[in-house]
Amino acid sequence: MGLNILLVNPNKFQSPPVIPIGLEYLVTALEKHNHNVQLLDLCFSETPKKDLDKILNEKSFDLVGLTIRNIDSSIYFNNQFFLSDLKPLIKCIKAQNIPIVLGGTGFSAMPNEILNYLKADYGIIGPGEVIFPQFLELWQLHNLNQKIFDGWRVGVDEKLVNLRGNNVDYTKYLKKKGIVGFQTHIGCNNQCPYCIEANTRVQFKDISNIINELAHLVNQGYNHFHTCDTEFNTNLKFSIDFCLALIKRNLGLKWSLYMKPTPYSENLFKYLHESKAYLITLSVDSDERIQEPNKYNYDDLTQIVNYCQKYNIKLAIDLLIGYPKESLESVKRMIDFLKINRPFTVGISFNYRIYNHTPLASLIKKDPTLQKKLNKPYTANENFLEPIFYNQLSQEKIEELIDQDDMFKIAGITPGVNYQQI
Ligand code: B12
Repeated sequence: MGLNILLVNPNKFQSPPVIPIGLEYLVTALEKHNHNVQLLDLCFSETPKKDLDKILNEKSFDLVGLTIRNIDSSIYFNNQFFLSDLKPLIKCIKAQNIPIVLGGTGFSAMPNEILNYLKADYGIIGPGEVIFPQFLELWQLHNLNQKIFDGWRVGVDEKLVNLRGNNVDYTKYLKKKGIVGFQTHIGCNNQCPYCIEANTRVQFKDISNIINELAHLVNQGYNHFHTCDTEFNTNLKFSIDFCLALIKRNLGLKWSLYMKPTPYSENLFKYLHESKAYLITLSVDSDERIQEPNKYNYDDLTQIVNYCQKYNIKLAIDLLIGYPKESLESVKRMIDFLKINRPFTVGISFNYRIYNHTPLASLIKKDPTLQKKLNKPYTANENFLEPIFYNQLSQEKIEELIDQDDMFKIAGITPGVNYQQI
């Protein structure tokens, strides 16, 4: 028998507001399994607790799912921690004795820590389309012998077609400079030691289903999109096939994407351009100890800048500098390289948000010299849930290296995200 499920988006961060596509995808998956799903979007609510209370009193739900996209804004300057705002919502659901399931990328980064912090009942890490219906089946049979379930193990349902746009009011998001997202695959095979997305299972969706999802959105009047993949170019053949399918369908949309430096080819840029990709945000590390396992070097970066120029795609580089024990020469080399090669813009981060269970957290835990460079005093029982940053470079030093070249922006000081800068 189908269950009555309420899915809640508590993400009120407005810079920019982000449509909860994770929950939209879950609606498709749960409805396929005959559950009755209602989505409560609190993004623009002035009174989130009151709105949640209202819906809980109006209807009876078997279970509430809450998405946790961000633990915090993850940028050092003006950092915002979001989890404390969720406590009153959890309290309100608990008052009705309804079990609470947490999920989302933020949650998946530190599931035990967040489950404890928020005192929720269950948690699902990774993609939810397959595991959530399985979880519900077990829950109905009273057959659950754990609290946290792993969606990476079972992946996504490649055959799901997400004909979405009717459970969330997109117009409110677009008015406030939001953008419609779409996902082509899950997971990331990169090896960045500070990142919560590194080394996660990669699984591609069916290209014709993604194109149908986009066509459905275009038919509703939306024509500006952003990828919601960790990086678009996880697999070169898949990326090119996707662009070719988009070119063939000629939907009249434009899109921007996150990319990593490899893999790539000239054809990738040619087809990105022909499929109306206008902006690439490229993740780059100055430290060669991070470039190397991710299989790129300065020659690749030169090629990418050239291809973007040749195919008229704006290139925004998200640059991370100052990884523990990186030399100043290494940082300087990257900044000088960019001054010469000149992408459209370079956003510089030099404060590393530390997440438990990453190689960077392990490094910090065993090295007192690194612990001294954290922005808060370190204690042995630190769990990194509330934001802590590692920093070995001063803002003055960065400003000296940039030398008033306005191609560079220090992340968090200039507000906004790349697609808004065009
Ligand atoms: C694309 C993206 C963006 C785009 C979004 C474009 C758009 N319109 O959607 C832009 C550029 C706008 C953006 C902005 C920001 N982002 Co961002 N973003 C991403 C990225 C790459 C994908 C997010 C996404 O949509 N995924 C696709 C959907 C389908 O997946 P999903 O939401 O995770 O949902 C699935 C599962 O998690 C699960 N699930 C989700 N909810 C629930 C609930 C339940 C109950 C269950 C069972 C399962 C479940 O099932 C869903 C379906 O499989 C992620 C990293 C990542 N790979 O997730 C970072 C990421 C989420 N972003 C991050 C950050 C920090 C930000 C910003 C704060 C940056 C800034 N300082 O300005 C802002 C926040 C904006 C906001 N209002 O929230 C961080 C969050 C880290 C943290 N500390 O928590 C991440 C994790 C990147 C990182 N590695 O650090 N972002």
